[in-house]
Amino acid sequence: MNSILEYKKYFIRATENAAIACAQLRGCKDKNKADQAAVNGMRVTLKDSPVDVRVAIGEGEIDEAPMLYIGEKLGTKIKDDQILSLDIAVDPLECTKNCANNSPNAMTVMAVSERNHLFRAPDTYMNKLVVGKISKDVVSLDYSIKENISNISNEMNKPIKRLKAIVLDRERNQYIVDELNELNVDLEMISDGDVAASLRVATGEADVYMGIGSAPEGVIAATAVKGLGGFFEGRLHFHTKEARERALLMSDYKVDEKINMDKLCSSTNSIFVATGVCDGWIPGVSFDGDIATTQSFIIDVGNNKIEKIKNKYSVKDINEYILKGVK
Ligand code: VTB
Repeated sequence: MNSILEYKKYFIRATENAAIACAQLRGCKDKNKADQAAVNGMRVTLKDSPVDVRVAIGEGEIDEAPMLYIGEKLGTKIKDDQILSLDIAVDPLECTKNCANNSPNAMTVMAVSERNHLFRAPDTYMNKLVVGKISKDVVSLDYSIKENISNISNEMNKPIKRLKAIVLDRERNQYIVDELNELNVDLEMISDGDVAASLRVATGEADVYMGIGSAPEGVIAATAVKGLGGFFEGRLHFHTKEARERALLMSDYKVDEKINMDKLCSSTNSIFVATGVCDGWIPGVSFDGDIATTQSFIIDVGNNKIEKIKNKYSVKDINEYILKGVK
């Protein structure tokens, strides 16, 4: 069985090109425009790469997304039996709003795994619970918030008021905020970007991430957290009856059950790749004349290793390359 690491450079190029494309639109106020630039950069690069890739999680169903739609096949080696068939879960621009407003933590991101090893999360929400390295059964989405917090505090030997928790600032997460405040936890609210929040927790910068964000990005974050040796658990959260019905139709699993990270990403032959767009957990793209400097983090799930890569490219060359590919 080939190792996914043989192909990692192509995926790094895809997130890098996507980041260079949308970083030029930082602060443009138009999140769709920034997202489209990232989609173009990522898709054109993957299309040209010597890989056999299928989009497991992408921009949407084929009828709603012409590019990087679920099921789209990319790469110059499709149908080549000599090569490892891969699935990707992509978010060409995680935190589109933050790129449009030039605020922290926008990044271009993907999880890559062997075919059929990434959970095909429906386009709905997911209740997520992320902690760092922790013993079995210390935390669970089945426990109350109070139980989880007190168990983390005991396990880490840290008083509750010193525990740093991150929650996405949304009305739907207010019940969590109220409980954490009552417990006197050191709480950080984020306006967007729960992938970066999950990574910060898994690398020990914070102690727990809790709350409801998007389900597809849950798969990407879970792959990263698995590779960092942390804990990730999710449960789909349906904001409408239709969303639940759609999930029931497209799934062969019990949609209300919690999903652990080994189901979200079920192979250690997997990688997580992200390039910073705006400064944040990953430094964003910096421009100096025609030169763009990109910074990317690659997590090798099988070897529990994180690698940081810095590269320099000509902006003109990348723009021309993407433009030619889109035509
Ligand atoms: C937010 C955002 C995340 O999903 O959670 C978004 O911050 C979905 O929430 O980074 P809204 O529909 O309420 O904006 C993410 O983009 C990914 O989980």
